[in-house]
Amino acid sequence: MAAPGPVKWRGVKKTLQFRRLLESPHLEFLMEAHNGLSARILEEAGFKGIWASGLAISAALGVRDNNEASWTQVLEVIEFMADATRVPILLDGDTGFGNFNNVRRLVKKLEQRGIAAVCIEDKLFPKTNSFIHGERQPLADVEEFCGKVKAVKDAQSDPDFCLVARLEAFIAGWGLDEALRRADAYHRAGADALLVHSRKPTPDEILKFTRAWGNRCPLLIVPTTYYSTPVEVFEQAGIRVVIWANHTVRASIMAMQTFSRRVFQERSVRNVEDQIAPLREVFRLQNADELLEAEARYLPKNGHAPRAIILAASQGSELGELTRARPKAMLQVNGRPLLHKLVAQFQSERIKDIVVVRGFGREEVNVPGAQFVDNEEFEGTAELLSLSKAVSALEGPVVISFGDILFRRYILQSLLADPGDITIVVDAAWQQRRREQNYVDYIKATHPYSARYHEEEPALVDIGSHLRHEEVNGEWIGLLKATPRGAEQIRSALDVLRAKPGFARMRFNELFLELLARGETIRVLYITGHWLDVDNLEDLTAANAFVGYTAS
Ligand code: SPV
Ligand code: MG
Repeated sequence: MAAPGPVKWRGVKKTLQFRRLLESPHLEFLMEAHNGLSARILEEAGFKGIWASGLAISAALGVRDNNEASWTQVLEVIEFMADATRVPILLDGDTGFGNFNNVRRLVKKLEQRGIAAVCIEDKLFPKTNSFIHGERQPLADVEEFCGKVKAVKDAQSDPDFCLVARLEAFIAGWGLDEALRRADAYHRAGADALLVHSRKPTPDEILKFTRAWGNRCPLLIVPTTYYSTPVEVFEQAGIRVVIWANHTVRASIMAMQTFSRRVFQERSVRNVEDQIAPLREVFRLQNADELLEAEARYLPKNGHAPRAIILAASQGSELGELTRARPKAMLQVNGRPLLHKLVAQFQSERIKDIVVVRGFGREEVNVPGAQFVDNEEFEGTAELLSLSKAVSALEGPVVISFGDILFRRYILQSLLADPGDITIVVDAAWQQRRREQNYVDYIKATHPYSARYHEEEPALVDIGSHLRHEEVNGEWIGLLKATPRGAEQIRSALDVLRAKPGFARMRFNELFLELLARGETIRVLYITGHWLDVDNLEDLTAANAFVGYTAS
């Protein structure tokens, strides 16, 4: 895979954006961020760059600013920050997490993860925050630190990646001379800019330094302790960038403390709900809308759950007295109507949208969780007329089933997983079934059933009772599945057939033949038994045993 190019905003890559901040004729500001969310928030506020603060990232991770978080853990955090934003990030690289070798590897990783620049400070690993006993902190050897500076510049592959060298001489209690001596050395070693740090409540040290240093390279400052100085003072002193180094994490600490104490005391969020960001703001900051749009673009349109149409209009007169008042789909099988069992099977495959076509004894047909359409003309009519009553539900993905069949669970699962636009379930063990009806949906396919794995995908060639036994490959069990495209084809074939004489008496075989005539492929999913239909009393006895065995 090709390496991704640099992330650009308004056509400018992040490294160059940062370089331009350093060279800006105006005073520029970086604000601290410590995770993807804070980075995005301050970018939205208008900041043109981000300070990935070691202190704030450590604090957000719940550890101290003493290199307790490893450099790869820091890298993980700033990668999220870089992904969430388009403005450049200056990483507070502490002392470089080791010697020249560690820092040059760091730079490689920073470039790979879209970080525009790194700042390293002339102290010793593991470092301590400059505001904790700064005066006791030893400084790095100048030569050693210059070696690190050179290593960074040699390691970077993007010429616009910037290194900021940070002077801790004032923090550690050294004077202006030491600060200038080091500044000169780091500048000569190749640093793109210098960060001169002070922990005094006034900017005196900083201003002395700027006067002595002049304009030899861009200067950055961190006015955490001398924050009350008007920024115009910095601007007039020729400072290029002010870093508000820890203020986002401090603002959020305060907000979280106030909020959580109050909710704990009041045992309710009622009084603070209006003072916190609404959920929709969280979603907006996460750019949740983009995902919804992408889903519409990339997910298959048939990504929604399939529906089912169950044809349960027929009486089942062969069952005599049992179906005098109720259709056979409502016969009790192991204490539960057959149709309930069928609907439960669909529901257990997460098919919720189930339409049952009723006809004979429709007032007896009632299944929780199903919708009904009625075929008033059930008498003397056949399957396609019933199906046409449910045409408004005939949208893929859809499973169409006779109402008097039962099958093992795997059959429905395999059918739903089958990629065909139209797939019918065919029993290859048809010869083992006792048969008394005069009509059977025998089928002939492109390939017979094979127990071995094979790459051929059997498709329907012909269907009907007219097939000679030697050409029969199986029996359609009254179960099929169609994708959105398949369902569209079925609807259009139904339209054609509806216009023909004798439609009211047509069975599914006519529909399949019409689809084949149009060049549609009807895939055959072979099974070997594990299903039954209920056409007579013997079938009903077998169904009791079958359901007892499946125990569902
Ligand atoms: C940081 O933000 O982690 C810094 C700046 O290094 S300071 O805390 O002022 O040292
Ligand atoms: Mg730091």
